[in-house]
Amino acid sequence: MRLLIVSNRLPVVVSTTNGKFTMEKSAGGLVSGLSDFLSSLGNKDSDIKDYIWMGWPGTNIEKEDEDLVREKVQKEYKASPVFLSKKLMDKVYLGFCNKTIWPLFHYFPNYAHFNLEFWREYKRMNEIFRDELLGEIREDDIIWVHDYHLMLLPALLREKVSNPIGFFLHIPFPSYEMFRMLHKESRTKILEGLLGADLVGFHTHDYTQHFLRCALRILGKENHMGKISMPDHLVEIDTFPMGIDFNKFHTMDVSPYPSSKPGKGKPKIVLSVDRLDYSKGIINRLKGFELFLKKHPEWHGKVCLNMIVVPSRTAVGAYRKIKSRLDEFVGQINGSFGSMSWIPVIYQYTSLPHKELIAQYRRSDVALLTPLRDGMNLVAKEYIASLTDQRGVLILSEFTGAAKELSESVVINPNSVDEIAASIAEALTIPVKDQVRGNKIMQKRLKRYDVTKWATDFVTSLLNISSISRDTVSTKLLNKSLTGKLVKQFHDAKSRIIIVNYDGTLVPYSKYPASAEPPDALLGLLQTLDARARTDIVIISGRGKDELEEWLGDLPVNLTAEHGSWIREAGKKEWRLLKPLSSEWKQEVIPILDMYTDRLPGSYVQEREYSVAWHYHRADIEQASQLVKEVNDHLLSITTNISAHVLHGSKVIEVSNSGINKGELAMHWLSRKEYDFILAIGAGWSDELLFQTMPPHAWSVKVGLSQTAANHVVEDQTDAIELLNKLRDH
Ligand code: GDG
Repeated sequence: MRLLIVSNRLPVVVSTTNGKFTMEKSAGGLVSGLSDFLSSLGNKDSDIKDYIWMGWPGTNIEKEDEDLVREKVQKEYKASPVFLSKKLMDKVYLGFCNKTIWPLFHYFPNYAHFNLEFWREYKRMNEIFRDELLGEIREDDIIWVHDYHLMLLPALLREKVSNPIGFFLHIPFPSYEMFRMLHKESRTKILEGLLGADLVGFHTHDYTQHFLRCALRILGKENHMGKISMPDHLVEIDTFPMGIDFNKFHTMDVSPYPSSKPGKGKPKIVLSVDRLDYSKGIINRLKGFELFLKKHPEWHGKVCLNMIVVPSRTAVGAYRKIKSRLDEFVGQINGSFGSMSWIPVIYQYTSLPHKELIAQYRRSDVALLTPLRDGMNLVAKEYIASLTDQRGVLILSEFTGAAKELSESVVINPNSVDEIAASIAEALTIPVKDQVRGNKIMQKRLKRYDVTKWATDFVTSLLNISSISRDTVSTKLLNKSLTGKLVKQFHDAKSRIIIVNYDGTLVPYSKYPASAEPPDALLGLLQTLDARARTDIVIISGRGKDELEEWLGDLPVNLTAEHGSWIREAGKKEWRLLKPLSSEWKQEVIPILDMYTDRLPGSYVQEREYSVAWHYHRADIEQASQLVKEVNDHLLSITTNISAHVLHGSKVIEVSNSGINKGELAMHWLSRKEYDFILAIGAGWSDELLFQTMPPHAWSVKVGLSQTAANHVVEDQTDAIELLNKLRDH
């Protein structure tokens, strides 16, 4: 098995301009975390034997050097480059990704640009990735797509390949109120794009919940225990907090680092490390440190803030602005508080060698990490893991994913400058014993759930969920040879019956139920099918008898209405009840449903002679799903003593006479005569009862690839019609 990692950037940035060839490791959490996992792959007992990483190698590459770059990165980094022009990446990477998604997903809507051209180009880039991948994907590949640059890719791939597809988002998934600010097409397509995967993973439970809520509110997709049913597969949405390579940070020999010596009198060091980004709360941190110095003159000369800021996205205006604000502010603090022998803020705008970074973690007394929002924040975990003697204090923003796992640290709200200042003073005086105790607990946790465990968990869940979907589809799909067998049995049979549901099977589901009239071709099909001797056709529907009579009344077929309360046999004009029914219970049920209708705008009650339905497909879906349980329980409590029962369907609750459902109805037809060919086809929730009551030799076919009691599935409604056409034409 091979793992195919796909991310916007390769772990290496290549440049070939002016005849100079350079390859440099790219910065950031995704690359550093995943690289550690991938390098451990060969050593362990895993089904994944190999990997390849696909992504963009940067834009400073001359066209004529592309083949050379391809060869080099393949050999040295197991990478497959996707070459993208600067023009495209300006619109996508700098545009839609970093000016729309990044600010919005980090709760900075004021920084977000909503530009349709950015969005169009984002779609195009995802398509380019898809096309490149199609040339790369092998049958035994597991595909793992990463991060917000490629949110459309899972669905684009699903249309073309059947490999397991996983997606992981490294940044927060925002609340519905924030996400819905994206324009309609993009917010819908992004959710659909992600739901093309078999598994979608997030860092925290909150992000997972936000996503599920958006899927419900925007796409109307309900989830069952975090799983969403799509037409052809099941998607699991789950939480996988990314870990780090604990042992590396804990045990690495970092000599000869740290390169600089502590200042005179060994001041205490408060460290911060982050990419230059407004989401990281760097300015608030400086404000907090400034306030701390104001409030605590006793610490003057005895503490330094060592800020390592890694250059990032320098081509985006908002980033350039905070850089100059930062330079200015550092100068201001050092100017006001510093002296010849003491620089309060040591500020390095650079990326350090890895060993130097770990050495800095180890020599610091405090790490001060104040993101206003951060998907996870690996630096926090790396700092704790690096403390070989468990001495050190982590001050961590509650708005990072990592805060959920590092609760023994000093957790703060970075929006409050006072809180930051107070936390520095507190951290500097926490007794060593308490530091060691808290850090030991956190280290234990980080060691247990390290990056390898994280990635292995993700891949294992991906293989599980995709095999469930594939089993349903591959073992139940009514393929060509099974269809041939079915048609032959139909042909050879002496007596045959076809029980077929109307909406979703004979005609597509319609937004407006009253407009789902049968087309002429369908009427012709039913007419000729029926005309074949020895075939009984039963059309079953939850619709009322008048509608069915109007649409299908001239056909020589058996009609059943209201899920089987009413029957009109072929050749007869009158309807009759399947069994004696009562409608008295309606007096009790309708007022209850009316009351809930008042409480749920958009819901309505549909009364029929022997059944009552409460529809809520037009109501606010979230409000509805909360109320539905209450309605269900309420109805159940009153129907236990009367001869009615409650059925919960797709955005509808139905109450009808006990013993009236499609299963009972099927038994009625099947008990009248001995059939040696039985075919039941249905599409909706109420057809499941039909499938469940079919005798073993029957063919039961569900329209739509999903979990079902039917023996077989076909992809969509046109396949159901095609099957009936085949029976007719045989
Ligand atoms: C995104 C999400 C999420 C930093 N400075 C140096 C250096 N680093 C390395 C750190 C760490 C990584 O970069 C930064 O990771 P973070 O997680 O802190 O932040 P983002 O880059 O914003 O990453 C984030 C992450 O993805 C993973 O899912 O946690 O929320 O925004 O590993 O060690 N490495 C070296 N020199 C430096 O100066 N060598």
